[in-house]
Amino acid sequence: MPDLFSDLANNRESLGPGTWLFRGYALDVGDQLLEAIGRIAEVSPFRRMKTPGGREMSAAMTGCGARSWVTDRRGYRYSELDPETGRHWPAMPALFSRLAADVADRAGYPGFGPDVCLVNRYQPGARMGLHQDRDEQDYRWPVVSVSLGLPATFLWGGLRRGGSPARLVLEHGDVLVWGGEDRLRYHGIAPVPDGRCKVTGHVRYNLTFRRAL
Ligand SMILES: O=C(O)CCC(=O)C(=O)O
Ligand SMILES: [Mn+2]
Repeated sequence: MPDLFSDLANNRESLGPGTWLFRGYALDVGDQLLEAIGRIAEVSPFRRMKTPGGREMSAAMTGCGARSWVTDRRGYRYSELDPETGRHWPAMPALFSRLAADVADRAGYPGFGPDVCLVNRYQPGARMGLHQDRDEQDYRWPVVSVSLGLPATFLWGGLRRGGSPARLVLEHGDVLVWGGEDRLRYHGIAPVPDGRCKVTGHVRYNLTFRRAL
């Protein structure tokens, strides 16, 4: 079986044994997702966090849910409080959890109930280096990743660092789900080229849903 094939009936493309790309899956609710992002950012503003090594990340982040992913000099972790405001993160909108659960189900991960949603904001030139999502307790749950706004090149590596990752362009409304054997694959985002998206202008957003606890 080729590594990349289309499952036309289900409108999905395989990118590995546990990975499905759903092109345009979130298009219908794109505006609602963007409005919700705006409301989240009013409570917990976007900020550029520092890596444990002291480097400022180029993507700005906020989050919602019971906890959210943070990084600073002390390391990577999930925090129940937003370190910027000292308050809880905004609750996860019902639309977010429903969308993530539905698409995870279609990818073969029934019962997914995300407790965290990291919201990434990329301005042109921002990127995310190759990394694994590995701060969660139970890798049986997948990662659900929703792209909005400017297109960007997603880098899809292997289970080990090194080698040259596959590259695929993610566009407004695309949803990627990875789990199972692929749960710890390295991935990242190449520097986002400038462009103009009708709905977000010069910005790409990404929603990453996970089950942290
Ligand atoms: O922006 C993306 O598409 C990927 C984000 C990501 O990998 C992360 O936040 O861990
Ligand atoms: Mn990631």
